[in-house]
Order: sequence, then C-alpha cells, then structure tokens
Amino acid sequence: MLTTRRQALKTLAASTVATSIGSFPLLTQAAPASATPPAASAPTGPFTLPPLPYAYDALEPHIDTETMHLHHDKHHAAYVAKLNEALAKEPSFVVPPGSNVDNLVKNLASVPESIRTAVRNQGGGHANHSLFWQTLSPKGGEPKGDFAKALDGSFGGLDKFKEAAAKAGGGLFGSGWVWLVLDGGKQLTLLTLPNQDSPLTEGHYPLFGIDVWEHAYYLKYHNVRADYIKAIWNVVNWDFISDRYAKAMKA
Ligand code: MN3
Repeated sequence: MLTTRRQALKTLAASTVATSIGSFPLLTQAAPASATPPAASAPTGPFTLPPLPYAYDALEPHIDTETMHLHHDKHHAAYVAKLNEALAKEPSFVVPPGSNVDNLVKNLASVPESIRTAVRNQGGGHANHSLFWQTLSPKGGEPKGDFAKALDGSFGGLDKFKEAAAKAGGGLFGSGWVWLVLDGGKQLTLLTLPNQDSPLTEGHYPLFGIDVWEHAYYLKYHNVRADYIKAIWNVVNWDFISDRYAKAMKA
C-alpha cells in the first residue's frame, strides 16, 4: 500500500517536473485525483509534504538517518505548513489544490505583497526541498548524455564542477543553497542564493542544489560544511539531473 502510494507520488513528481518547464499558466495545474493523498492527518492544503522517494536510511553513511528524519519531517514539513498558513491570510489569492509550488515561486510578483515575503521563504523552502530529495539517491552514478557534455563545456568536467561547487558552498555566508541552474539562455550556471530563495524567482531553472543550511549537516558533520559537501557527491542522482536537463533543453 505504501509502495503504491509512493509510486503514485513519484509519478506525480515526474509530471510536475515536466509541466514546470516552459510557459506556464499561473497556478492552474491540478494534480491527478489518484495522486492526492487521502490521509486524514494531511495538512489543510493547498500544499502538502511529498514523501521521500527512498527510505530515511538510504543515504547512509553520507547523510545520516536522523538528519533525514529531521530535515524532511520537521524542516520541510514546516515550510509547507507555514506556506499554507501564509496563503490562508489572503483568501482572495486563490491557489487551487494540487497547484505546482514551482509556479508559485516563479510568479512571486503576482503574490499579494502582504504575504510575498512569507511565500518567498516558505514557498521557496517547499520548492527547493521537493527538488532536493529527488536529486539524491543511494545509487550515485555519473552525468550522462548531453548533460555530461554541457558540464564538460561549462566547467571542464564533473571534477572541476565539484571543485567549483564546493568553493561556492564554502564561501556562502550564513544559510543558503549552491545551485546548478540553466540560466535564461539555457546555459549551465553555478550560483549561490541566500535563505530559501528559489532560482525560479530569479528567472533560472534549477537542476540541482546543495542545501548548505546547518540543519542539512550539523548532526553528523558539525561545523565542517566542507566534509558534508564532499560526502554528498556519493549520493547525487545524476540520472535524474541528466534527464531533467534534457527535458528542460527540449522545452
Ligand atoms: Mn534544508
């Protein structure tokens, strides 16, 4: 039963990725009815916490089980709950159930000013973490196809990219993310953004982000962010990121 629901949500996640590329009608994407979790304990929407696409201990020893529980069940859940709370304060701004949070943060300027900062922070947190879980996997792997070629062209290969990302992550003061994005011209670009700012709000399409908030690593790596960044490469889902790149370039 759990597996079935997980698969349904994975399918939803995949279709969400596909529909979030290109020109989007604002906030009109409805989720397939079959993918809506019916649980009585589900938060009152419009947004809900997606389940992890793998077990909490799947990324051990690189990302520990307790961190995954806290990060997903507490931190990500809080972004979702606070996003819903913020939206409830502006009932005239209607967000249909099943809406794509990517559309919301991409079109942040259309959000009423009274809740725009909350949506930037909490909606960004929801969007960023929803992508983050999908870009990790116990299988690891290597970049492939056109994405691997683009990585070579833009950074001089995977190892050089890792170096650049580690440097960017080490240099980011305070909380934020290191992002590999497609810029408006569909060029691979590395950038850092503070807090939970989404690349989508800045006009970029995120392929992969490293969460360098302390909550992502402090239990296991304490203050040594560099060791966490070094370890995360063991569990990056390059297949997913390569596919995401290919779909975005076709859109
Ligand atoms: Mn986080």
